[in-house]
Amino acid sequence: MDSANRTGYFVTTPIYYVNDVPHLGTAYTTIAADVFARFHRLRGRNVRFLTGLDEHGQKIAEAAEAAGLEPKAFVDRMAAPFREAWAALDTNPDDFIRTTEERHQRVVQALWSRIAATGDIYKGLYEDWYCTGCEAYYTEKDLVDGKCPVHERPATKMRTESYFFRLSAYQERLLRFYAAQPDFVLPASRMNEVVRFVESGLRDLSISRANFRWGIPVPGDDEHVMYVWFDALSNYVSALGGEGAPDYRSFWPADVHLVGKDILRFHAVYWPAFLIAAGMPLPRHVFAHGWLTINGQKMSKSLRNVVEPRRLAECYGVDAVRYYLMRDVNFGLDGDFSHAALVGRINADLANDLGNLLNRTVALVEKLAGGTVPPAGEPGERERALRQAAERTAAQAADEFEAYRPHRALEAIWALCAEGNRFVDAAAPWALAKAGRTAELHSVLYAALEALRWIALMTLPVMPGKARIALSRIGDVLPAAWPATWGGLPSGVKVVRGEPLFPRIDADREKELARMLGIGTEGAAVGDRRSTVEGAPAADRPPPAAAVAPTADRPPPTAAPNPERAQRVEGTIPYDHFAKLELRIAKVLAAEKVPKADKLIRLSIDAGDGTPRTIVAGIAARYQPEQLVGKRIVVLANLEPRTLRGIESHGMLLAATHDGKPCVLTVEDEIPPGTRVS
Ligand code: ME8
Repeated sequence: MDSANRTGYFVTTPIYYVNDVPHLGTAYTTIAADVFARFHRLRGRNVRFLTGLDEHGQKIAEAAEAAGLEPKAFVDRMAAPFREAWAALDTNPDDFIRTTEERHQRVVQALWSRIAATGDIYKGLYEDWYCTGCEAYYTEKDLVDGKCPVHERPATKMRTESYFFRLSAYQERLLRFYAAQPDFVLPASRMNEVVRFVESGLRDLSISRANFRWGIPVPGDDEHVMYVWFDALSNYVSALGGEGAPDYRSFWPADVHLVGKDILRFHAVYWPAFLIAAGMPLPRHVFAHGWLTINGQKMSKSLRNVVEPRRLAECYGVDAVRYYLMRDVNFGLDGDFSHAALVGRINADLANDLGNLLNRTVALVEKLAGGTVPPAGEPGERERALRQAAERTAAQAADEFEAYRPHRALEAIWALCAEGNRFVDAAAPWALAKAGRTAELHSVLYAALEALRWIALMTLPVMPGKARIALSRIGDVLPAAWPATWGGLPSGVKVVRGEPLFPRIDADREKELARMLGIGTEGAAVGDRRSTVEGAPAADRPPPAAAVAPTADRPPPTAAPNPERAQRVEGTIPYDHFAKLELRIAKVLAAEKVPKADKLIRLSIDAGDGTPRTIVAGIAARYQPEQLVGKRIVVLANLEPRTLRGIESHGMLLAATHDGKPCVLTVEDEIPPGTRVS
């Protein structure tokens, strides 16, 4: 990406409508922006991360009236929860702009005047169908039975005097710009949508309103206020102080405007056209991410309450929530939020893969190396291979973050976690200690710590809190930077074991959390399973009719079940159900027959919990207990405990019955106990 050569990096989120409260959707974009901002800071760049609020327009004026407040008093009251929520989610914007601020209004009016001076703003008569829910006009053919296709409410015929922006004159210039900067819109598929839309012809855009007052006055005409989108889009330059200001010089053009796909047209067509008209440089990228649903359903007001982002962070931990959102959803595609999948990620990726590696490595250093980082010594072949894996991963993960693929970056980092766990298994430091091979032991432990340090550094953008804790546990308290230097971890520093970084969420805890959050035990929100849209458009707003392909790629406008679900083949289950099964690799530590039970064997297994667990299995018809010891099997780890012949069984092993006898599923590779099977 070209941005790598510049020192400044400017990332923005949409400015959110202030008549709503922060919810998972807006939190998603804000967290993503924070992740990219942190990543680029870690790479040594001068970062500006901007978010804020869209406080003008008819929709806000109506919401204020409904609340019985003056618009300014209303927006002031509604602004605070956004700042609080973003702080609670550990997002750290450099600036938070509100469109009612004087610094914004001044720059927007200057921008308007500048475009007006070119002759591309003119006064005309506007007649079309308006939906206040979308703050957008529709042509007759866009309407469905006279109703807004998104809100399904009657649109109002408006015939008013209005200022227009001569968008039609920009078609060719926009197409030339897209051709010259083909990665302007990301992901690439969305670029094609934008090009097709512009190729189909552009109408001039009405950019003022005279029927209400809650907006920025049009320069020289007190009868008109600016159309809210002209006002809102300009925030990206007004927050920098406008053209010529020092911050503008450092940060404009923006590296990326992160937006949901619902508002891509505004950012990829109108905004560049305004900028071309004003003679200003155009942003490098607009990245349109996909749409989040909750348990397969569109976010209705009640569902959103259940997954209120701050509550989620309180219950599961902010780093876990951030990790889950960045890992589980392919950034750019639609994604589904589910508690079951979140718990699955916490247990498998965080508690097990990463938590275990940290825990066992630190425990080994305490037990075998006096509790301090040992000298690096002379690396053997294994250590060299681990170093190469870390270096490969760091290069790959950096490329993925640069290219706005955090899910892929995390995937690569977690592959290194698995590599680290395999390294510890294979190098067997306990055996080296027993054999008195101290130099090799130290070299192995040092390499394991160093791999952990790299993993923690690379996860800092996504999990700033826990990654810092991990770094301090292994004795790295230096200012973080990426790329790191292998061998940078100072020897002789004390390591700290501490509480598990990410405690496992067992079935009881999951139930407790579900109770705290008010969700059903199925992992689905009890908030609302009915297919209704709550009345208030503000609180339960489907995306405005701004997507470039308004019907094709927009989530269903009502809270109807996800169409994929509706079309599910009978007898199949949704992925969610599978994700709830916590299948793990376990190593059999000991086995014995259960007295007075022909079929039962009691097994003690290492399922990656830190302590052995007991399971009872009906497999004695085929196996002698000693045949099972040392085998790696597959267990369902989150099955409710059951008591068999007085023994509590914590899980179930998987077996296939053949010729009337059970055949236990085993894996040949030395996969670490606790590894998730998916
Ligand atoms: O459109 N899934 O503000 P807004 C993913 N003020 N992202 C979601 C989402 C969901 N279900 N719901 C919301 C506006 N978002 C204008 C923007 S910018 C100059 C003006 C996120 O409060 C996503 O980023 O409706 C989407 O584009 C944005 O919130 C819309 O926020």
